[in-house]
Amino acid sequence: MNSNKNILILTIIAISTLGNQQAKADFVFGEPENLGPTINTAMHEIDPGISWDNLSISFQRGQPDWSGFVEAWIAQRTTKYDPWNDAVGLGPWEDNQGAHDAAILKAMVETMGGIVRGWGTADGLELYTWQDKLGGYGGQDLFVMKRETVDANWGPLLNLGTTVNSSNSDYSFFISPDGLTLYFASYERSGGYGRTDIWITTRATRLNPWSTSTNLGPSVNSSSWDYYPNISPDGLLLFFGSGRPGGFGDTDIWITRRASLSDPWEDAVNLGSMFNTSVDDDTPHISPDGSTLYFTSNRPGGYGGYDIWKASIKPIVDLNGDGIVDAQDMCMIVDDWGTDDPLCDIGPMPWGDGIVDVEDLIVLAEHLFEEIPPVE
Ligand SMILES: [Ca+2]
Ligand SMILES: [Ca+2]
Ligand SMILES: [Ca+2]
Ligand SMILES: [Ca+2]
Repeated sequence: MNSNKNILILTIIAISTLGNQQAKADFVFGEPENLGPTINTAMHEIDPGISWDNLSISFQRGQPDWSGFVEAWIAQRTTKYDPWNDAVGLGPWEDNQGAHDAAILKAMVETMGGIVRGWGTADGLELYTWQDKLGGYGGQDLFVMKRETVDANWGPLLNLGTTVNSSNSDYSFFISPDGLTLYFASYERSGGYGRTDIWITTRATRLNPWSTSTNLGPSVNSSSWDYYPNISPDGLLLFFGSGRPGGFGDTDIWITRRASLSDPWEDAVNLGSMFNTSVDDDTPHISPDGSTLYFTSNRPGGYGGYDIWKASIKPIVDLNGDGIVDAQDMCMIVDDWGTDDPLCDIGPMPWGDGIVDVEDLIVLAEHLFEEIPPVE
């Protein structure tokens, strides 16, 4: 089966051998695909984000020579199985100081009917951004807008304060769905490892102040650029862009995992040569349903400059690795029923949910009798 020959067996299998514990849900990436001409043009398209309902994609578009303002664009689709409709422009995304105006953020939320996962809380009541026009603590700072209900007006942009922001630039972020954990990149911050690093701040409830930010440490950060953190739906994988040595050229997408939400992040690994290229590959963004990894790249095969690309994420359903999904795999699930065996915890797609149950049988049934080439 040609499609299966193209499946990239990567990362998670490698990652599961790095730690003592197996990955919770093993999966593979499909071959990276360009999002096509409704999204990509000869100009630069960068930094994709998917709304919580999986029906809108936001991105920014810049001139080929990066002159003028980068603009905010949105494309939508009827269902998540449909192609993206023609993208529409919403106007300048940032001014020449890199400031993201509240007005464009509000317009984006209104047009999409929701918020991009990672940019705001799942309940739609908090929306985060970075900017430097409001006179923060230096360079760019992280800000939040809040509203009482999804129908209420947004309040003003509020600086997240000195436990989060530094005198240097604090920007590309990921807010957890519950709004209690914030990952972000900070430039040359004291205690870092060089250039930008990924930092974290937490709070006990939405009403508590943010804790003093801490560096994610040398298992994640490097002496080079480390930024655009993006967390998987189960909270156990962190994707990010990095320019560190050991990649395939310019920036690459890297990944780190943790065995549970309370475990430390393990050593980051590169997504591999079948995913990353000799040019820029970064701004990873997992769709809220966990089915797709979106990213930015200026690799060959696009429409010019930077384009938005995607790769599907598929569970490994040939549990015993004999080349076909069949009754033997189903028996393995039944044998492990009610346990947390990560091998059989393949559903819901693609991350599993910590228990072997009917969700896993459903995922397996969707792939029954598929022939799967052996993992090398
Ligand atoms: Ca382009
Ligand atoms: Ca700052
Ligand atoms: Ca760094
Ligand atoms: Ca690269």
